[in-house]
Amino acid sequence: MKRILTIQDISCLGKCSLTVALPLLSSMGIETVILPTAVLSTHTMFKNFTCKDLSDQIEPIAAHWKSENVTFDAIYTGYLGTEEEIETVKKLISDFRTDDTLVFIDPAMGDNGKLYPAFNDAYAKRNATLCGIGDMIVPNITEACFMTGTEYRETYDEAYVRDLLQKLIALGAKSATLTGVSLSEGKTGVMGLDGATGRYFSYQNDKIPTAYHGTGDIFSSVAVGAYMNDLSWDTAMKIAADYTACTIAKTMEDPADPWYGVNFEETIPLLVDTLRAEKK
Ligand code: PXL
Repeated sequence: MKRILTIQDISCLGKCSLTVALPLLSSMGIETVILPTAVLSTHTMFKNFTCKDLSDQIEPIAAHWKSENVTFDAIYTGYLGTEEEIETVKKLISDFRTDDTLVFIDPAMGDNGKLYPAFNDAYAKRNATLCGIGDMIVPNITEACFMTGTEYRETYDEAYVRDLLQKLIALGAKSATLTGVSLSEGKTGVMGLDGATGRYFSYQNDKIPTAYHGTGDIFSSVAVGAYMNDLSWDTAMKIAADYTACTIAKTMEDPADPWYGVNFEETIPLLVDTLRAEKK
């Protein structure tokens, strides 16, 4: 069985970061080792959330794993807390990385043209250095703009997206996939660039006219999980985009309308079926 290490916070309530990554990756048949960077009462879109930083635990935990000769097939990072923490995580990656390790970075820090409340421009630039060591990075357009110093646009054409992707590859990432890319009215999806071959990849879904929190974490967890199931980069991204879209659609049927996160619990069986069918 493949083993992944995922490094992100635990938002106790909120259906994001580790509370999404762990169930999704486990259901995809991957042993999931977690490294919580902080414990929050909720994610940061709630008011008055509590937060206990755990960054001082990263080094001792990693040292213990080293002493036990633990290895990982992939390391997947999501929402981190501070610039110092990004540096600690970069060191951990360099300590555990081998030629066969997939380093998957979701620089989760903003959306809709804005950074989340805890972050500023310096944090975004620091996250760009983490993306620079990634094999696969999956920022949304907002995060890519902040990391590359590009003007954020609500409306754009494919040339704008290609330019952003090239700038992301210039940071050092081997491949970059932008999420939340809308290339025509009523559509949304992903567009990627493989730095080694210069090949672009694009996939569009019907856009569902609503936004839920934590969908970026769902996309990333499924993308890395599918890739670790020996599917191609394009197929992994497509499965993740479809799964995110169908989970949003399912959530809209819920009369309780859980604005703070999507009902991925209901769509896990579908994900498992999709994966099984793709692997045949
Ligand atoms: O990926 C979203 C996320 C994860 N973790 C925390 C967050 C957010 C988004 O706001 O606040 C703590």
